Amino acid sequence: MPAPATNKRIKNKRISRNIIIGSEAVQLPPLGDPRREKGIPEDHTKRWTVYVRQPEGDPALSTWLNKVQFKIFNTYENPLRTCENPPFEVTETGWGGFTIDVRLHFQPISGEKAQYRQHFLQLEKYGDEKQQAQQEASGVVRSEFLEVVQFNEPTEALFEALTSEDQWNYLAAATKGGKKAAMMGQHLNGRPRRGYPNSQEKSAQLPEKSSEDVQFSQEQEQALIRFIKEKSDEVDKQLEEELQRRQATEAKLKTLRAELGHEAAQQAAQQASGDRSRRR
Ligand code: SLL
Repeated sequence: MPAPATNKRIKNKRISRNIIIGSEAVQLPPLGDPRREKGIPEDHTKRWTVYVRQPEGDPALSTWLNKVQFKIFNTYENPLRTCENPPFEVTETGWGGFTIDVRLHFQPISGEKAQYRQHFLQLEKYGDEKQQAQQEASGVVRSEFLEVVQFNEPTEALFEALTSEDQWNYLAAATKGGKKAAMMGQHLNGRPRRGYPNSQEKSAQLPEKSSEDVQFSQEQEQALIRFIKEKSDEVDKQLEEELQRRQATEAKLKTLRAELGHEAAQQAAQQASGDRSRRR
C-alpha cells in the first residue's frame, strides 16, 4: 500500500517556530482573608499558571501543535494535565516551585514524534534589584523562555499549513473580543507584527515588499544588506587611512631617532673634548 501523501517529506527544507514556555505566579490572599477562595489547602500561598504560547503576533501555534501535557508535582491530583486546545496552560495553587515536564505533541499531519521540554515553576522573586522591584510592584512573578521548534524536511501537509495565511486568522478573531486579545498580548487591531508569507506562491520566505501590514520583506532585507555592505566598506577605508597614518608616524619617528642619535653623539664628543681641555 503506498504511503499517504501527507507523509511525503520535502527534502532540504527546514521551518522553525518560536514558542514561549513560561509561568506566572501571584500571592494568594492569606488564610482568613474573605477574598481567599474556599477550598484552597491551608498551606498554599500562591496561584500560578504554566503555559505554552506563541510570541506576540507570531502565526498560531495550533497549526503544528496538537496537544500539550504538563506533568506537575506528583502530590497534585491528576498530575499529568492535558490540554487538547489552546490556551495550552494549567492554573493551580501551591506553596513551592518545582520542575514541570512539558510534552509537546505535534499535529498528526507533521508525522513528528512528541518532544519534551522542562520549565521550572518560579514562585519567588528573582533576578537583579530592578527586576525584583518590578515583580514586587506588579505582584506577578513571571518566568519565560523562548524555545525553538524545528521541522526538518517537513511533510508536504505540514509545509502547506506552515506557509498558509490562515495561521494569522486567530489575531482577527481575538480582536473581536478586545479583552481576550489584550490578554493574549496581541495587537488590538488584529494585525500580526511579522510579515505575512506571499499570498500567491506558498513560501516560507519573506514577502517581496513591505507595507503598513508587513514589517519585514525581501526589499527591506536587500536594503539592510546594502547598508551593512556600505558600512563595511567605510570601515575598510578607515582602516586603510589608519594604516597610512601609522606608516607616516613610524617614518617620522625613525628620522627623529636618527637626528637625536646624531645630536647625542655630537654632545658626547663635545663633552669629551671639554673634559680633555679641563684636564690639561
Ligand atoms: C521539591 N520544591 O522539588 C520541592 C517541592 C512542591 C510544592 C515543591 C503543593 C502541592 C500539593 C505544592 O506547592 N507543592 O498541594 O499537592 O522537592
